Amino acid sequence: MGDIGENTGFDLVVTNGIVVTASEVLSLGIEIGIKDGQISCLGTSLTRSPHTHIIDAKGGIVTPGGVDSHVHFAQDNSPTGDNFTTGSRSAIAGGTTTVLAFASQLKTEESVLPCIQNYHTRAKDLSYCDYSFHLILTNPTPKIMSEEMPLLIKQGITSVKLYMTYEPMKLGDSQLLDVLMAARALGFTTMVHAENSDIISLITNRLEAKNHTTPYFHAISRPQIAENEATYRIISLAELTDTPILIVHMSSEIAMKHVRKAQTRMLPIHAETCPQYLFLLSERLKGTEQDDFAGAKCVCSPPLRHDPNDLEAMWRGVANGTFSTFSSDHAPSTYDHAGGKKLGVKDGVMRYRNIPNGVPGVETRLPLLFSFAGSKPDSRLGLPRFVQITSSDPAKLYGLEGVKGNIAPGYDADLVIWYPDNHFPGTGLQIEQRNLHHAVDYTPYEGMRVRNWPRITVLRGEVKWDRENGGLKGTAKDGQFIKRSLGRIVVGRTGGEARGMMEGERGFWS
Ligand code: DUC
Ligand code: ZN
Ligand code: ZN
Repeated sequence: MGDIGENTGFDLVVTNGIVVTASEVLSLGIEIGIKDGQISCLGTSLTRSPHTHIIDAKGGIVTPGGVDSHVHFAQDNSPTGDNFTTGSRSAIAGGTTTVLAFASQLKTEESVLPCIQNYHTRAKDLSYCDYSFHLILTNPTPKIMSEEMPLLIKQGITSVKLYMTYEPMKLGDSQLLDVLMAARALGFTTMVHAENSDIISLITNRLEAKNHTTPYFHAISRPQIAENEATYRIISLAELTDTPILIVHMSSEIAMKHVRKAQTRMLPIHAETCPQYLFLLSERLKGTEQDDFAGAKCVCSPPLRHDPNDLEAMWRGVANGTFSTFSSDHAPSTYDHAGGKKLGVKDGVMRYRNIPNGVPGVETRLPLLFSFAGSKPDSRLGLPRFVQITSSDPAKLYGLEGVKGNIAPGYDADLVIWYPDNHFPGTGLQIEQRNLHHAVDYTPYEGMRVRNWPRITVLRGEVKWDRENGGLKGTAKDGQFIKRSLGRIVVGRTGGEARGMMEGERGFWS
């Protein structure tokens, strides 16, 4: 390989690493030259000047900084968990350099602009890593769709999340269609939480009537069929309107198969899964001998599934490309806090419906998946696939292409330097709450072992995490709001007819 980029004047050179991009594993010896916070050159024997700082990767893998495209920080509905400062420092310590968090509109709000402003205030000068927001749209009025969404896009906020369940947030089909038609016209990315609300209500009410209200029944109340139906429905609405979508936090094979089938037909249907759906089962909701409410720590939606085969199916989707993003869905609520998970116990009675949903995981996301990436006998995905799903594809989907998610000239110099293979001999490194940097009081992965951990995290050319030299190096003023472009389709294409429509038929009404 000759040099790619300009081989001169570097502030930082990363040497002696195995650089992995979304498409290849480069040979040991390819160096990364960094100037003014950006990657300026890849090559061998890069020219050093007296002021060039050197990082020796010691033979370890070097990947792009993680892009976690689904985190909840400083949300009003989980006031006891992480704010931007604690959540983003946890991100950096786990190799994530960019997070996309949610700014949530209240159903009573007729404008989304104050809500976005409010989230800027919650994050500005308070984040260790770079960030942007998705808008949670709960009241998509015609004015918001036609006047405010174009403004938000200009401000660099180019994605929305829609809920098909949860009374305070859910949209009916006609509202979903309105947003899809606006997305088609304006080009913003539409994320969807797909679970059938009425199925969940019916089961929840009937469980309550029988006093089945412990955390375990959370999983019973949201069966796979609820995810299956809503997934098929939103794919149908997307097909009708010829609009790309991304279905978030998928947990079940029956629902995932709809995505796979749609992709086979070249529809632009994207999907996301999360660590909890690869590693955790519903038995975790049962609590422990010491604490029968402990299962609340693992209450998330969609819920943890019952069978190891369910986990296997999600792993297949990660490996075979059905999922375009692997996000943490870091949804932090303190366990031992009256305003956190303990909202689900009153006067000694447990009621799962009052437990705030979600598990923390922004720091453990990359190490958990990296443990199964590469060419070890039990690896489940190649290293370039690891980079695609944790960094480069989320960057493309959410309008960060050219800036984040790749190791190439012109990109922000956001890097993770891992330890060389076998640095942690035997069964690896144990995940322990006491070593994590979030503000939540537990991790659902306590005691699990990972093979590796980010040794160094670099944000725009500066070391912000150095595990062996004091850990966190950055401050909460490091993170910048990143203005995003429109995202791009990673899977399938638009422009096709919906099944059964004549050529051009959609033109009569669209
Ligand atoms: N949806 C999310 O995206 N996160 C946490 C819980 C939920 O329902
Ligand atoms: Zn959701
Ligand atoms: Zn979420």
